[in-house]
Amino acid sequence: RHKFWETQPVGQFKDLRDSTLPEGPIEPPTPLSEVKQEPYNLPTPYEWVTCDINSEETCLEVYNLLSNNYVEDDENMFRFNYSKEFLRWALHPPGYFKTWHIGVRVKTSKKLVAFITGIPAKIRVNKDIVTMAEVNFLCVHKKLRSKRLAPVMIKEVTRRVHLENIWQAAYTAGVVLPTPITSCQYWHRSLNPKKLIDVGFSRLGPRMTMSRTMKLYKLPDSPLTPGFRKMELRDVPSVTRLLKAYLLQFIVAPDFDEIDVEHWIVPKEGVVDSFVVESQETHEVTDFCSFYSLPSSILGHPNHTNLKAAYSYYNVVTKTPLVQLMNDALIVAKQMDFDVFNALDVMHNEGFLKELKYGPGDGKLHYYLYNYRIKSMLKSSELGLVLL
Ligand code: MYA
Ligand code: JJ1
Repeated sequence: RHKFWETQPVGQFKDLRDSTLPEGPIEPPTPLSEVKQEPYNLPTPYEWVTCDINSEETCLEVYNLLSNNYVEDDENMFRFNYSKEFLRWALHPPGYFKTWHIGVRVKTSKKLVAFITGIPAKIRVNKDIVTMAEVNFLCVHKKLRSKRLAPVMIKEVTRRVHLENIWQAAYTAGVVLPTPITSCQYWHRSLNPKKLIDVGFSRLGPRMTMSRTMKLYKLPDSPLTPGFRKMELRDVPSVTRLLKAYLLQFIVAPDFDEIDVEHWIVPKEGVVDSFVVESQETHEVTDFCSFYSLPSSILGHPNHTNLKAAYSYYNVVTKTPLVQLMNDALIVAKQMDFDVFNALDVMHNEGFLKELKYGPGDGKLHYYLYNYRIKSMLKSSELGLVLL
């Protein structure tokens, strides 16, 4: 069934019901001197390269590869269109390794035809904080599919992660592999229902007209919560405190410090947006919400080429009702001209999805750990991790 994944230290389907297996690493680390020193062999026309995303030229090549060949929905109507600024942000967190940004080029023409990345992250699983690689942006050019390039790329990123003495990884995929720690549902909140219907992202509901639909999804022009404002650098200490305390309740969640929050949560124009609620009396930050910007190309539509989508990221409330905070997130996203607000059913998101008129999508997102076994599958609400 899974000729490659069966050989890897991941939870296997056959072990799913065996709760006697211990939680933790599946195989122990090997001495660094025993990690293969040379890259894996690629088919002869291709060569490995390390991609420097800081170089404008390389960044554009990666952007072009992904914008033409990365993830599509099941009917091939939309394709993720990560921006160059987004890729720079996603690949340059504190402590990143440039050797983990791996490209495959055609030797003769130097054309970039495949890509995979890792970034370091501290992820807590139950009580253990584990240094992991988060693996993302695995992409093989459409013309080179089904040639078993992906397993070589995964082995090569694994080798380079091992060289940094890191032995675990976290990743997500839209496909089912051995074996998910949890499977999440995508939900979508229409902000621009007319465009979403025009491009086939959503449909007019039964017994609905366009004008009733537009009225149904209407939002106020500005946020309703007093003290709701854009997050600033000075908010990093309070947002870190709120986030750290909040994430403790989930079984798998990142272990963020102030340095991480400065990178991952502080607003970056066109990439990530965060808003805090500052108490009118004490001036303390009591709540925050955040979302990142991941547009999709609309494939083969005469009038529209780009769908502006915001994705719910980390949200924490201590004073404001969650539904009210996330309604303000919708309001500001609408003002920023997003067409749709997406969210997974992770963390406490089920507490606002239906109430705020999100509907379930046709996509799922499966979460995986590499070389780390957990006792049993989590509920999506027990997951405190959002990958980009
Ligand atoms: S998820 C996003 C993945 N990208 C896309 O979906 C973009 C569009 N698709 C493509 O570019 C290609 O179809 C890809 C496969 C590249 C996905 N994750 O080369 P093949 C297995 C893991 O002949 P291709 C993301 O970025 C498949 O089951 N494995 O196939 C996270 C089969 O193995 P097996 C996948 O279609 C990535 C084998 O590959 C995925 O030409 C995390 C077939 O290879 C997938 N999404 O190329 C990677 N799709 O026979 C794992 C297919 O066993 C990281 N396959 O079933 C693991 C941790 C590593 C670090 C460890 C450190 C310690
Ligand atoms: O965006 C997704 N689906 C949309 C579009 C469907 C188009 C036809 N296939 C969707 N729309 C319905 C919205 C509607 C709005 C009003 C209320 C009811 C709902 O369902 C899906 C997610 O649902 N996205 C994808 O399929 C993209 C791939 C998802 C897997 C991503 C893997 C990423 C790996 C990164 O590491």
